[in-house]
Amino acid sequence: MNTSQVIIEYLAAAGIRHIFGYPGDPTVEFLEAARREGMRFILGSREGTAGLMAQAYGQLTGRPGVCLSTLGPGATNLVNAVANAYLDRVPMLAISGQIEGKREPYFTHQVVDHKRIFSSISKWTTAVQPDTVATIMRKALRIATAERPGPVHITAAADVVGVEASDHVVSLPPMRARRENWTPQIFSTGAGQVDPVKLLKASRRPMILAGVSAVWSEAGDALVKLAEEIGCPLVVAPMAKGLMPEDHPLFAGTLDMACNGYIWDFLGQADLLLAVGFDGVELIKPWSLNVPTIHIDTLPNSDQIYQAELEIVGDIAGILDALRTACGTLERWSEQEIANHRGGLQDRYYVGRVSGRINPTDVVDVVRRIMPRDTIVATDVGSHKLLIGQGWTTYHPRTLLTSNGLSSMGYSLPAAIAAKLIHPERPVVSFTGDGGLAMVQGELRVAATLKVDPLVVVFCDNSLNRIELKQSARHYPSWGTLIEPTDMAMLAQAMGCDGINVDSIQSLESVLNGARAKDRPLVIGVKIDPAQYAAQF
Ligand SMILES: Cc1ncc(C[n+]2csc(CCOP(=O)(O)OP(=O)(O)O)c2C)c(N)n1
Ligand SMILES: [Mg+2]
Repeated sequence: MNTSQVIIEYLAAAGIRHIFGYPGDPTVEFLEAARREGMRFILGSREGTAGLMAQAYGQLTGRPGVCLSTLGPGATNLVNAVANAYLDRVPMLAISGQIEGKREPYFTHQVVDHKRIFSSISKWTTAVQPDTVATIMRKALRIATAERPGPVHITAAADVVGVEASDHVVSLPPMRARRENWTPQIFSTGAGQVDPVKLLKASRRPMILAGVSAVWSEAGDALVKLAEEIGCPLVVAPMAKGLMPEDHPLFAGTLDMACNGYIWDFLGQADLLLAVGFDGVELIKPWSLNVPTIHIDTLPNSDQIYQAELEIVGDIAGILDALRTACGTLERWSEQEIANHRGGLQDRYYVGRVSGRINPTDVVDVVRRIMPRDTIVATDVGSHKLLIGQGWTTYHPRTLLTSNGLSSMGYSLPAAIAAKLIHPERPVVSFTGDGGLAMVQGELRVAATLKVDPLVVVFCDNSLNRIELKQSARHYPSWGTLIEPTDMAMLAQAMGCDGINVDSIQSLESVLNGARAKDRPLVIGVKIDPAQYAAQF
């Protein structure tokens, strides 16, 4: 086997069948190895968007998403996607070609230093050689999938990729996030009670705040059972949406999206907070709660973004099960109390809605009502995301895909394409702003070429609204934040997709209810009235 083949064999052994990328001269051997193995290569319109597909692959499957670039401009184009995976905590192997090793130290054309570029946005940056490739692949897979998951960047130089490998034995490291029978470790400040069961039993107003690490640990069922047993409301961070079905009577909302002040006020009523797999990367402002907190996670609370007097570190689901068994039934909150809170949340969510217009919340509501429960949604970044993050009802983990660590525009359409490739039978919706779509609209052509059929719903407001609102909050004029309208129907058709512009909720409904092609995306440009954003944010 040559070096590329060893890499490919490792990917295949890890259950990975898709590589997203864009080729260049030094990656030809790698492509050929992938082809011979029967892998699928998804040619994005650029490395950055292919990398975002790889990120969504990781978010959906738990396996590392793999993306490929050439040297120089290909590698630099990958940066955004690798940073995305880093701050969104997604396992990823990003592989870039490079000039031959003997020329790299002095040659300049297209040569950039991958280690320096990727080291601040990766868990590890490395390079393969024929006599190290199997070892490097084991280490790369282990690092990418170990908590917190993230990207590893691998350089495979032109004089290495086709060379016979002497390190070629394929043997996988453990990669599952969940560890069985792992005895938790307890750390405390020593200032107060260190028995979490006593703390929970003594509390009158416990609450749970769950985050993305609980998704990696597949702790959703254990979380719901604990909340039910102790009668405790649960708030989720956006990347953890779906851990508890959002029609559950104990579900209390999503943090740091629309209505964030209301959710923080609610959390402030707790007399004990269980922070379960909560990752501070999703906070948009410093932690302001002054509530005794127990940190439950696979890693210690080394961020110190919030303080916890007690840390229980181990398998999250195992810890939650043990707490539930030890606490027994507590019934701390009545369903009515949580229902009242949710009623208030709903009122807040609709603030600024004017009947007769296409309010952003109308778009979310109509799509949610018509699409099935198991729909996978990818949302882009902007004002629309804040409403979708709160208002899109999610019933299963990994069904709301979002970039909320790096919060990079342009994520949603590539993510929706990846979702369709992985789950062709499931409905997939990409919600995006007009600014975010403009960054990646070439991917519409890619989706049509792949014959996948995500629904692409564009919030058209001719504005980078989220930033325009920041200007108006300072009484500055809109400057550098307005964008010319794009005819979404014509754009879609030029890209081999179907497309339609709608300017009423009724027409949006009838498009969603109508028949549509199964082999290409449908782009719906919705002319929204952004006044509701201004009323809320
Ligand atoms: C790659 C990137 N560039 C810039 C930003 C800063 N930013 C956040 S939201 C936003 C506006 C997004 O506009 P649009 O996609 O039209 O969504 P809207 O806010 O109008 O709903 C910008 C520029 C970002 N998050 N990501
Ligand atoms: Mg916009």
